[in-house]
Order: sequence, then C-alpha cells, then structure tokens
Amino acid sequence: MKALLVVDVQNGFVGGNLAVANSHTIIPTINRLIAHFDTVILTQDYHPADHISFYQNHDGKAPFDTIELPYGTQVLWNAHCVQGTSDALFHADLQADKAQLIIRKGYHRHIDSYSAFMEADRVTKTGLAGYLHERGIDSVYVVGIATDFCVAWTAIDAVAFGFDCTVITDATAPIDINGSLDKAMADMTAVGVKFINSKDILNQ
Ligand code: VGL
Ligand code: ZN
Repeated sequence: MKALLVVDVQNGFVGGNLAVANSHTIIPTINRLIAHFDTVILTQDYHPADHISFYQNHDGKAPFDTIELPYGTQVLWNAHCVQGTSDALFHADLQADKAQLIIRKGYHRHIDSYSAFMEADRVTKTGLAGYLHERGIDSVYVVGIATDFCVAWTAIDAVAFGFDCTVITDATAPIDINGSLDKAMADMTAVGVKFINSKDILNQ
C-alpha cells in the first residue's frame, strides 16, 4: 500500500513569511497527484511565536545565520508558519480536503522539525511511522516544500523507518541556500530515496 505525503504547502512558503521561489507553480501538479492517490497525508509547519528557529528570537542574528543547539546546527529563519496565523494555513489552491491525516510539526519551542517523522533532536517522534505501519502502508511518495529541507529530511527518515520512498521531483520546490539543494539530493540518494517525475505516475 502506498501513500502521498504532501509537505508544507502553506501560505508561509507560498508567497508568505518564508516564501520559496516558484513554489506556487507546483500546486497544480500536487493537486493532480492528490486526485491519483487513495491515501493522502499533509504536513503543516506549525511554530509557536517564540520558536528557537526564528532569527527574531536571537539578538544580533540575521535570516539564514546558524546557531549551535544541543541537537546540532540550526539555521535561523524569518518567523514563519506561526500557530493561529494565516501564514500557517494550507494554501487556498491546495486540494487539501481529501487528506486523511495532518501532521503538525515544529510546535515545541526548543526543537525544530524538518522531518514529518522525527524532530531535529532525533528523539521526539511525530507518530507518523506508527500511523503508516498500522495502515499497512509500506511505500511513501513525497512532494511539497522545501525540497532541500522538509522534503529531504522527511524522505531520509522514511527510509530510516523502513519505508520504500520516492520523491516526485517536479512536485517539489527548493530554498537552495549555501549548497543545500545539492547536499540534500546527495543525502537522499545515498540512503536509497528514489526520484521520479509526476508524469511517470499520472500517465500510466
Ligand atoms: C521548512 C525551513 C523552516 C520547510 C520549514 O518546510 O522546508 N524550511 N521550516
Ligand atoms: Zn519551520
């Protein structure tokens, strides 16, 4: 059994507080994929206003600076996808109605979470792996934003949790800072994530 995992197609990343270039162009493709899959799961970046990943919460820091945290290096982002704000809502063009599950992540003040499976401390789990296992899903197809952060970490963790994982590349959009896209592609490839184009699925 397979599932489509739609990562963070939210206002914040589509023209919002952490706008990702050209991210609106992938939404029609994602909608066609949603129509094609029987099981659709959405993730939602969902931070408290005092979240540790926001540069505004650190004196003297600028967007894309990094800090060292107990769990490793953390990129500092413009404040985005704050709980209860329109920035955190799914983009209006996304056909979100069909989704059976929404995983909210990044809501612990002291821990960021790019992955839909496990937060950046690499200890705190979201419960997604258990949900998929209980549903008998062994194969996940990942789309959404951003290719080099939440999509990549989610795909890599999907493999780590024992799932067959494919990223549908033309249904993703990257941030691409300081070589992050090349690194993410190499990291995903190294653990066995597969890559396809949406037409490989939609035209069959
Ligand atoms: C993301 C940076 C910060 C993402 C989320 O969805 O890729 N990137 N929060
Ligand atoms: Zn975030």
